[in-house]
Amino acid sequence: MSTTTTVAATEEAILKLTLAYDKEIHEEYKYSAYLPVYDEKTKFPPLQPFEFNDRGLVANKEKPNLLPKDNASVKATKLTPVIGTEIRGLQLSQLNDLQKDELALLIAERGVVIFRDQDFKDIGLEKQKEFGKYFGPLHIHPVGSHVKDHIELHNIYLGPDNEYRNQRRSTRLTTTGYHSDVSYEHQPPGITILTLLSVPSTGGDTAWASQTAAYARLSPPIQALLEGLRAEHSGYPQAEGARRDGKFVRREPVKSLHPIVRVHPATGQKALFVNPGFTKRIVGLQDEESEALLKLLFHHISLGQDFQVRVRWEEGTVALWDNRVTAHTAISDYNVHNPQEGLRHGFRITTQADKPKGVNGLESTW
Ligand SMILES: O=C(O)CCC(=O)C(=O)O
Ligand SMILES: [Fe+2]
Repeated sequence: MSTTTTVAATEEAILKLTLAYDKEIHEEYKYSAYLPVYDEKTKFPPLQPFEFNDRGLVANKEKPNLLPKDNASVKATKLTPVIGTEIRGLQLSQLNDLQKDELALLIAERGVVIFRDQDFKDIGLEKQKEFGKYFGPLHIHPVGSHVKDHIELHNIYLGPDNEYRNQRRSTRLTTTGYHSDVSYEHQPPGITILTLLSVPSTGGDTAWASQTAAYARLSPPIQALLEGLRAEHSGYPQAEGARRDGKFVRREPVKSLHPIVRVHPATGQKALFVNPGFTKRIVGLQDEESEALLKLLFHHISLGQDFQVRVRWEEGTVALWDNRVTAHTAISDYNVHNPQEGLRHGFRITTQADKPKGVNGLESTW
């Protein structure tokens, strides 16, 4: 069975690496080096505080380097009025620093930016990581599967041979679940870069919700109430679930109390910073009050199709989003057991960002 196979990585250090796939069925696969494994040996200490410099802060707001007005080959299209921009005619792998700074700002403004026809998946692991590091230190997922020898590359893989994931999926009515990546961290991620190496023939889209718009839609009295509150985001259920399933927890879980309304350092825009994935309760409220308010917000975020965008992946698509101003969900609607529908496989590079700041000096605590 695929989930119990172990391999010895080197002679001196026997690294236990559990394969989360069946080796035999991927022998011909071009991106087999990116298939999911679990390092079940390396423990990581708690993340340390660091000074974060948002690249968007130094960007030219007009974005003359990234989106020059006199270059017809670069096409940027708004996917919806509220959230999402699609770019064609530029290679992420070729961007200079000025362009990357403007891109960071564009991602913050538009929530998610979709690059089509990219060579990014073929530039190699070191260059891929180097690109991510430009935006912030790379996050190592506390429990997730990753690319062999590159633990910062979080694996996205739902194939017929990923028995662990397939099993876990079966207890819910839907696969959708809006979240902001590992928002329980004390300095949670800013930009995430998701690259698909193999795209199913149909399905497997990803959707994003604008948390800036979600906040703006609320009535002023509710906005004012939320601006004074923090909510608890917890990594414990994820770690406990992994342990229960016999998985290795490589960094002990943490909780953070983040402002519910977060101010983006580069745009100054306010956004809701709660998500159904990791936010557990509102600090200072009675249980029923906290539950009712979070339920209201989670419904609002999940149901607001008029501030969401759903993106279809194509060969060569790379998605970059800002976790500080969006929530997102995978849409796992394809049949992993039907080879005609194809394989969905990719990797995520996740960059850590600032300690969240709210309104009137409200900061995260833990
Ligand atoms: O697979 C996807 O569409 C998104 C998965 C996800 O939540 C992520 O990469 O952070
Ligand atoms: Fe995610």
